[in-house]
Amino acid sequence: MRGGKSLRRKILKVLYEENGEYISGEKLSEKFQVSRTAIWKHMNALKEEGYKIESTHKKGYRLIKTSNKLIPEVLEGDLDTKEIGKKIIYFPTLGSTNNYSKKIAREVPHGTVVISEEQTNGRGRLGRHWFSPKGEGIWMTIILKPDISPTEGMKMTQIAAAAVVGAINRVTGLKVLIKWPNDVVLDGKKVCGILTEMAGELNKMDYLIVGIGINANSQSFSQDLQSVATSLAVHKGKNIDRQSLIIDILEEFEKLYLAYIKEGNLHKTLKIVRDYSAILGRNIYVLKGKERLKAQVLEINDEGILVVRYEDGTIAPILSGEVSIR
Ligand code: BT5
Repeated sequence: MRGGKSLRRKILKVLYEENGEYISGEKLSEKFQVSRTAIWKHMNALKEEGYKIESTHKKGYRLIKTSNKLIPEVLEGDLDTKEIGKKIIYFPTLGSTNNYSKKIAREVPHGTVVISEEQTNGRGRLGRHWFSPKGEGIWMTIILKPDISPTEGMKMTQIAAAAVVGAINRVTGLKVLIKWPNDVVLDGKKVCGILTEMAGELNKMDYLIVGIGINANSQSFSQDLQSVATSLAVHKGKNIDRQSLIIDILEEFEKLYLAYIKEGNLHKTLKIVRDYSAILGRNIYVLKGKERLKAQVLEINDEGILVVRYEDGTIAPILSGEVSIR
Protein backbone atom coordinates (compact mmCIF):
# COMPACT_ATOMS: atom_id res chain seq x y z
CA MET A 1 0.00 0.00 0.00
CA ARG A 2 1.34 3.42 -0.99
CA GLY A 3 2.97 5.27 1.89
CA GLY A 4 2.87 2.16 4.03
CA LYS A 5 2.69 2.19 7.75
CA SER A 6 4.13 5.61 8.39
CA LEU A 7 1.50 7.29 6.21
CA ARG A 8 -1.16 5.30 8.03
CA ARG A 9 0.07 6.69 11.36
CA LYS A 10 0.03 10.24 9.95
CA ILE A 11 -3.57 9.78 8.77
CA LEU A 12 -4.47 8.54 12.23
CA LYS A 13 -2.96 11.61 13.82
CA VAL A 14 -4.96 13.91 11.56
CA LEU A 15 -8.16 12.02 12.40
CA TYR A 16 -7.37 12.30 16.10
CA GLU A 17 -6.78 16.02 15.85
CA GLU A 18 -10.19 16.50 14.23
CA ASN A 19 -11.64 15.66 17.65
CA GLY A 20 -14.39 13.34 16.50
CA GLU A 21 -15.40 15.55 13.55
CA TYR A 22 -15.58 14.20 10.01
CA ILE A 23 -12.83 14.83 7.49
CA SER A 24 -13.43 14.03 3.84
CA GLY A 25 -11.53 11.46 1.85
CA GLU A 26 -10.84 14.17 -0.69
CA LYS A 27 -9.13 16.44 1.84
CA LEU A 28 -7.03 13.58 3.10
CA SER A 29 -6.03 12.51 -0.38
CA GLU A 30 -4.97 16.09 -1.20
CA LYS A 31 -3.08 16.47 2.05
CA PHE A 32 -1.11 13.29 1.64
CA GLN A 33 -0.92 13.28 -2.16
CA VAL A 34 -2.37 9.81 -2.55
CA SER A 35 -5.56 8.55 -4.17
CA ARG A 36 -8.84 8.34 -2.31
CA THR A 37 -8.70 4.59 -2.76
CA ALA A 38 -5.36 4.56 -0.95
CA ILE A 39 -6.90 6.56 1.92
CA TRP A 40 -9.80 4.12 2.03
CA LYS A 41 -7.38 1.18 2.23
CA HIS A 42 -5.46 2.81 5.08
CA MET A 43 -8.74 3.40 6.94
CA ASN A 44 -9.57 -0.28 6.62
CA ALA A 45 -6.15 -1.22 7.89
CA LEU A 46 -6.60 1.11 10.89
CA LYS A 47 -10.01 -0.43 11.59
CA GLU A 48 -8.37 -3.82 11.55
CA GLU A 49 -5.83 -2.56 14.07
CA GLY A 50 -8.81 -1.82 16.31
CA TYR A 51 -9.33 1.94 15.87
CA LYS A 52 -12.99 2.88 15.75
CA ILE A 53 -13.41 4.80 12.51
CA GLU A 54 -16.80 5.71 11.11
CA SER A 55 -17.19 6.49 7.45
CA THR A 56 -20.05 7.90 5.48
CA HIS A 57 -20.15 8.46 1.80
CA LYS A 58 -20.89 12.17 2.08
CA LYS A 59 -18.87 13.36 5.05
CA GLY A 60 -15.82 11.15 5.00
CA TYR A 61 -14.16 9.65 8.04
CA ARG A 62 -14.09 10.29 11.75
CA LEU A 63 -12.32 8.66 14.66
CA ILE A 64 -14.30 7.71 17.73
CA LYS A 65 -12.00 8.30 20.67
CA THR A 66 -11.88 5.32 22.93
CA SER A 67 -9.71 4.54 25.89
CA ASN A 68 -8.61 1.20 24.52
CA LYS A 69 -6.28 2.31 21.74
CA LEU A 70 -3.10 4.33 22.09
CA ILE A 71 -1.87 6.73 19.43
CA PRO A 72 1.89 7.07 19.84
CA GLU A 73 2.23 10.06 17.47
CA VAL A 74 -0.24 11.98 19.61
CA LEU A 75 1.59 10.93 22.75
CA GLU A 76 4.85 12.24 21.36
CA GLY A 77 3.21 15.46 20.25
CA ASP A 78 1.39 16.11 23.54
CA LEU A 79 4.29 15.34 25.85
CA ASP A 80 5.81 18.43 27.38
CA THR A 81 9.24 16.96 28.16
CA LYS A 82 12.84 17.63 27.25
CA GLU A 83 14.28 14.12 27.28
CA ILE A 84 11.73 11.48 28.16
CA GLY A 85 9.46 10.18 25.39
CA LYS A 86 10.92 12.31 22.60
CA LYS A 87 10.96 9.00 20.79
CA ILE A 88 8.18 6.49 21.40
CA ILE A 89 8.34 3.02 19.93
CA TYR A 90 4.92 1.43 19.79
CA PHE A 91 3.83 -2.17 19.22
CA PRO A 92 0.38 -3.76 19.06
CA THR A 93 2.02 -6.81 20.61
CA LEU A 94 5.46 -7.68 21.97
CA GLY A 95 7.05 -10.30 24.20
CA SER A 96 8.18 -7.86 26.86
CA THR A 97 8.90 -4.13 26.62
CA ASN A 98 11.83 -4.63 29.03
CA ASN A 99 13.35 -7.44 26.94
CA TYR A 100 12.96 -5.44 23.75
CA SER A 101 14.42 -2.31 25.38
CA LYS A 102 17.51 -4.24 26.42
CA LYS A 103 18.06 -5.28 22.82
CA ILE A 104 17.85 -1.75 21.43
CA ALA A 105 19.10 0.30 24.39
CA ARG A 106 22.53 1.00 22.96
CA GLU A 107 21.19 2.16 19.59
CA VAL A 108 18.36 4.47 20.66
CA PRO A 109 18.55 7.89 22.31
CA HIS A 110 18.33 8.36 26.06
CA GLY A 111 14.71 8.82 27.09
CA THR A 112 13.23 6.52 24.44
CA VAL A 113 9.99 4.89 25.59
CA VAL A 114 8.80 1.48 24.38
CA ILE A 115 5.06 0.81 24.69
CA SER A 116 3.03 -2.24 23.75
CA GLU A 117 -0.71 -2.82 23.80
CA GLU A 118 -0.01 -6.36 24.95
CA GLN A 119 2.89 -8.42 26.26
CA THR A 120 2.98 -12.14 25.61
CA ASN A 121 5.92 -12.64 27.95
CA GLY A 122 5.64 -9.79 30.46
CA ARG A 123 8.06 -10.19 33.35
CA GLY A 124 8.09 -9.37 37.02
CA ARG A 125 11.11 -9.63 39.31
CA LEU A 126 12.98 -12.91 39.69
CA GLY A 127 11.58 -14.26 36.43
CA ARG A 128 7.97 -14.07 37.57
CA HIS A 129 5.22 -13.64 35.01
CA TRP A 130 3.47 -10.29 34.52
CA PHE A 131 -0.07 -10.52 33.14
CA SER A 132 -0.37 -7.92 30.33
CA PRO A 133 -3.62 -8.31 28.37
CA LYS A 134 -4.22 -6.44 25.13
CA GLY A 135 -5.44 -2.86 25.35
CA GLU A 136 -6.22 -3.12 29.05
CA GLY A 137 -3.13 -1.69 30.64
CA ILE A 138 -0.06 0.45 30.29
CA TRP A 139 2.94 -1.73 29.54
CA MET A 140 5.94 0.48 28.91
CA THR A 141 9.67 0.84 29.45
CA ILE A 142 11.76 4.00 29.73
CA ILE A 143 15.34 3.67 28.47
CA LEU A 144 17.80 5.87 30.37
CA LYS A 145 21.50 6.51 30.06
CA PRO A 146 22.42 8.44 33.17
CA ASP A 147 25.95 8.89 34.39
CA ILE A 148 25.38 7.30 37.79
CA SER A 149 26.67 4.25 39.59
CA PRO A 150 24.72 0.99 39.36
CA THR A 151 24.12 1.12 43.12
CA GLU A 152 21.71 3.97 42.47
CA GLY A 153 19.29 1.83 40.48
CA MET A 154 16.94 1.62 43.46
CA LYS A 155 16.46 5.37 43.33
CA MET A 156 15.13 5.07 39.79
CA THR A 157 12.49 2.62 40.99
CA GLN A 158 11.51 5.10 43.69
CA ILE A 159 11.36 7.96 41.18
CA ALA A 160 9.11 5.85 38.93
CA ALA A 161 6.85 4.83 41.82
CA ALA A 162 6.53 8.46 42.91
CA ALA A 163 5.68 9.54 39.35
CA VAL A 164 3.07 6.80 39.02
CA VAL A 165 1.20 7.51 42.28
CA GLY A 166 1.14 11.25 41.61
CA ALA A 167 -0.13 10.75 38.07
CA ILE A 168 -2.81 8.21 39.04
CA ASN A 169 -3.95 10.57 41.72
CA ARG A 170 -4.21 13.54 39.38
CA VAL A 171 -5.74 11.71 36.41
CA THR A 172 -8.19 9.41 38.23
CA GLY A 173 -8.54 10.86 41.72
CA LEU A 174 -7.93 7.38 43.15
CA LYS A 175 -5.90 7.11 46.35
CA VAL A 176 -3.11 4.71 45.54
CA LEU A 177 -0.20 3.88 47.82
CA ILE A 178 3.33 2.61 47.30
CA LYS A 179 4.29 -0.74 48.74
CA TRP A 180 8.04 -0.36 48.82
CA PRO A 181 9.98 -0.91 46.69
CA ASN A 182 8.12 -1.49 43.43
CA ASP A 183 4.39 -1.95 43.86
CA VAL A 184 1.59 0.55 43.69
CA VAL A 185 -1.50 -0.69 45.48
CA LEU A 186 -5.16 0.19 45.76
CA ASP A 187 -7.03 -1.20 48.78
CA GLY A 188 -4.15 -3.56 49.38
CA LYS A 189 -4.16 -5.01 45.86
CA LYS A 190 -1.56 -4.38 43.20
CA VAL A 191 -2.40 -2.02 40.34
CA CYS A 192 1.16 -1.37 39.20
CA GLY A 193 4.52 -3.10 39.29
CA ILE A 194 7.89 -1.61 38.38
CA LEU A 195 10.90 -3.53 37.11
CA THR A 196 14.21 -1.63 36.93
CA GLU A 197 17.09 -3.40 35.22
CA MET A 198 20.54 -2.25 34.20
CA ALA A 199 23.60 -3.15 32.25
CA GLY A 200 27.14 -1.99 32.76
CA GLU A 201 30.22 -2.55 34.82
CA LEU A 202 30.72 -2.31 38.53
CA ASN A 203 31.03 1.46 38.63
CA LYS A 204 29.86 2.57 35.20
CA MET A 205 26.32 2.21 33.97
CA ASP A 206 25.73 1.48 30.30
CA TYR A 207 22.01 1.92 30.40
CA LEU A 208 19.16 1.51 32.76
CA ILE A 209 15.61 0.56 31.90
CA VAL A 210 12.53 1.20 33.99
CA GLY A 211 9.58 -1.05 33.14
CA ILE A 212 6.17 0.09 34.35
CA GLY A 213 3.08 -2.10 34.21
CA ILE A 214 -0.30 -0.62 35.20
CA ASN A 215 -3.64 -2.38 35.25
CA ALA A 216 -5.70 0.44 33.84
CA ASN A 217 -8.89 -0.95 32.36
CA SER A 218 -8.87 -4.68 33.16
CA GLN A 219 -12.22 -5.87 34.46
CA SER A 220 -11.17 -9.31 35.63
CA PHE A 221 -8.13 -11.33 36.56
CA SER A 222 -7.34 -15.01 36.46
CA GLN A 223 -8.05 -16.98 39.61
CA ASP A 224 -4.49 -16.91 40.89
CA LEU A 225 -4.29 -13.11 40.53
CA GLN A 226 -7.76 -12.23 41.82
CA SER A 227 -6.69 -11.96 45.43
CA VAL A 228 -3.58 -9.86 44.72
CA ALA A 229 -4.40 -7.72 41.68
CA THR A 230 -6.89 -5.00 40.81
CA SER A 231 -7.29 -2.26 38.21
CA LEU A 232 -7.97 1.46 38.18
CA ALA A 233 -11.19 0.97 36.18
CA VAL A 234 -12.59 -1.49 38.72
CA HIS A 235 -12.20 1.14 41.45
CA LYS A 236 -13.23 4.08 39.35
CA GLY A 237 -16.30 2.33 37.96
CA LYS A 238 -15.39 3.36 34.42
CA ASN A 239 -12.52 3.12 31.97
CA ILE A 240 -9.69 5.56 32.39
CA ASP A 241 -7.86 7.44 29.65
CA ARG A 242 -4.54 5.64 29.28
CA GLN A 243 -3.16 8.30 27.00
CA SER A 244 -3.53 11.07 29.64
CA LEU A 245 -2.12 8.82 32.31
CA ILE A 246 0.98 7.98 30.26
CA ILE A 247 1.60 11.66 29.56
CA ASP A 248 1.29 12.61 33.23
CA ILE A 249 3.57 9.77 34.34
CA LEU A 250 6.31 10.58 31.83
CA GLU A 251 6.21 14.32 32.54
CA GLU A 252 6.35 13.77 36.28
CA PHE A 253 9.03 11.11 35.92
CA GLU A 254 11.18 13.57 33.97
CA LYS A 255 10.82 16.27 36.62
CA LEU A 256 11.81 13.96 39.46
CA TYR A 257 14.52 12.28 37.40
CA LEU A 258 16.17 15.52 36.24
CA ALA A 259 16.05 16.97 39.75
CA TYR A 260 18.08 14.00 40.87
CA ILE A 261 20.44 13.67 37.90
CA LYS A 262 21.15 17.38 37.47
CA GLU A 263 21.06 18.59 41.08
CA GLY A 264 21.37 15.43 43.15
CA ASN A 265 18.00 16.38 44.59
CA LEU A 266 15.82 13.43 45.64
CA HIS A 267 13.70 15.38 48.13
CA LYS A 268 10.48 15.54 46.17
CA THR A 269 10.65 11.84 45.32
CA LEU A 270 11.33 10.97 48.96
CA LYS A 271 8.47 13.13 50.16
CA ILE A 272 6.07 11.35 47.80
CA VAL A 273 7.28 7.82 48.58
CA ARG A 274 7.03 8.58 52.30
CA ASP A 275 3.66 10.39 52.18
CA TYR A 276 2.15 7.66 50.03
CA SER A 277 3.81 4.70 51.69
CA ALA A 278 1.59 1.71 52.42
CA ILE A 279 4.10 0.30 54.90
CA LEU A 280 5.83 3.10 56.85
CA GLY A 281 5.44 2.43 60.57
CA ARG A 282 3.75 -0.90 59.97
CA ASN A 283 4.56 -4.41 61.03
CA ILE A 284 5.79 -6.49 58.16
CA TYR A 285 7.52 -9.71 57.25
CA VAL A 286 10.87 -9.54 55.54
CA LEU A 287 11.17 -12.48 53.21
CA LYS A 288 14.65 -13.90 52.80
CA GLY A 289 14.59 -17.03 50.69
CA LYS A 290 12.35 -19.41 52.64
CA GLU A 291 12.73 -17.42 55.84
CA ARG A 292 10.08 -14.97 57.02
CA LEU A 293 11.24 -12.51 59.67
CA LYS A 294 8.97 -10.23 61.67
CA ALA A 295 9.99 -6.60 61.58
CA GLN A 296 8.71 -3.06 61.94
CA VAL A 297 9.29 -0.43 59.29
CA LEU A 298 11.19 2.53 60.73
CA GLU A 299 11.88 4.71 57.73
CA ILE A 300 12.60 5.10 54.06
CA ASN A 301 16.04 6.69 54.29
CA ASP A 302 17.51 9.45 52.14
CA GLU A 303 18.80 6.87 49.67
CA GLY A 304 15.27 5.53 49.18
CA ILE A 305 16.11 2.37 51.10
CA LEU A 306 13.78 0.79 53.66
CA VAL A 307 15.07 0.55 57.23
CA VAL A 308 13.47 -1.95 59.62
CA ARG A 309 13.77 -3.10 63.21
CA TYR A 310 13.72 -6.88 63.65
CA GLU A 311 12.17 -8.55 66.69
CA ASP A 312 15.56 -8.99 68.33
CA GLY A 313 16.06 -5.22 68.18
CA THR A 314 18.57 -5.07 65.33
CA ILE A 315 18.04 -2.22 62.94
CA ALA A 316 18.98 -2.87 59.33
CA PRO A 317 18.42 -1.60 55.79
CA ILE A 318 16.62 -3.87 53.33
CA LEU A 319 18.58 -3.89 50.11
CA SER A 320 16.90 -6.40 47.91
CA GLY A 321 14.73 -8.63 50.08
CA GLU A 322 10.98 -8.60 49.73
CA VAL A 323 8.46 -7.44 52.25
CA SER A 324 4.87 -8.37 52.95
CA ILE A 325 2.45 -6.58 55.24
CA ARG A 326 1.49 -8.46 58.41
C1 BT5 B 1 6.70 -6.55 39.42
O1 BT5 B 1 7.30 -7.73 39.71
O2 BT5 B 1 5.80 -6.06 40.02
C2 BT5 B 1 7.25 -5.85 38.18
C3 BT5 B 1 6.28 -5.85 37.04
C4 BT5 B 1 6.80 -5.03 35.89
C5 BT5 B 1 5.92 -5.14 34.68
C6 BT5 B 1 6.38 -4.22 33.59
S1 BT5 B 1 5.24 -4.13 32.27
C7 BT5 B 1 6.36 -3.32 31.27
C8 BT5 B 1 7.71 -3.95 31.54
N1 BT5 B 1 7.96 -5.10 30.68
C9 BT5 B 1 8.04 -6.24 31.38
O3 BT5 B 1 8.22 -7.38 30.87
N2 BT5 B 1 7.88 -5.98 32.68
C10 BT5 B 1 7.71 -4.56 32.94
P1 BT5 B 1 7.07 -8.54 41.04
O4 BT5 B 1 7.15 -7.65 42.23
O5 BT5 B 1 7.99 -9.68 40.94
O6 BT5 B 1 5.58 -9.04 40.95
C11 BT5 B 1 5.20 -10.11 40.13
C12 BT5 B 1 3.95 -10.75 40.75
O7 BT5 B 1 2.83 -9.87 40.60
C13 BT5 B 1 3.54 -12.04 40.04
O8 BT5 B 1 4.18 -13.15 40.60
C14 BT5 B 1 2.02 -12.08 40.29
O9 BT5 B 1 1.73 -12.59 41.57
C15 BT5 B 1 1.65 -10.62 40.32
N3 BT5 B 1 1.13 -10.14 39.03
C16 BT5 B 1 1.38 -10.60 37.77
N4 BT5 B 1 0.73 -9.87 36.86
C17 BT5 B 1 0.05 -8.91 37.54
C18 BT5 B 1 -0.77 -7.83 37.16
N5 BT5 B 1 -1.05 -7.54 35.90
N6 BT5 B 1 -1.27 -7.06 38.16
C19 BT5 B 1 -1.00 -7.29 39.44
N7 BT5 B 1 -0.22 -8.29 39.87
C20 BT5 B 1 0.30 -9.08 38.93
